[in-house]
Amino acid sequence: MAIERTLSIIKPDATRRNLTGKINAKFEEAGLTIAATKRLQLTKAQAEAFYAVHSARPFFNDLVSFMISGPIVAQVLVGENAVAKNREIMGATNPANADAGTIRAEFAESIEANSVHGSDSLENAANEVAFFFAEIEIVA
Ligand code: RTP
Ligand code: MG
Repeated sequence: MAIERTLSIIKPDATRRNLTGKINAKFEEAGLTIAATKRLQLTKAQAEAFYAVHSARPFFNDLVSFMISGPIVAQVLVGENAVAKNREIMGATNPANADAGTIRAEFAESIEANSVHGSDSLENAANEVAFFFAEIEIVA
């Protein structure tokens, strides 16, 4: 299997509840390496740019407001099959549908405040990693 990179975001609902360490433990227990990490407060323009792919969706404005409601932690996760593996660890978008043991089953508050973001394809992962990090900041 190929070694991949994926972009993870610990969302404001999770930073607010000091869940960063518990969420990082899930990534590391699954064999993913946290190769870069950065805590930041997104501006509205940055959140709109990051989620531009969702700009036509009915939940876009609420999503942007939520994502700027507090600090986030952007991270690069590296490992075998990292894109799909991270999506597995995260669980379904709606925590009501997330498998037991996943981050969203354990920590998400709602379909919107669902604790983590993860890239959904290798191509999007490359773009999303580059949105937050310079190559020199990524050490696997
Ligand atoms: P993500 O992009 O954050 O990893 O989540 P995802 O792929 O599982 O979900 P996606 O469909 O890409 O939606 C992006 C984020 O928008 C919020 N959302 N709200 N109110 C709603 O119906 C709704 N649907 C989605 C969530 O924060 C979701 O993670
Ligand atoms: Mg998505």
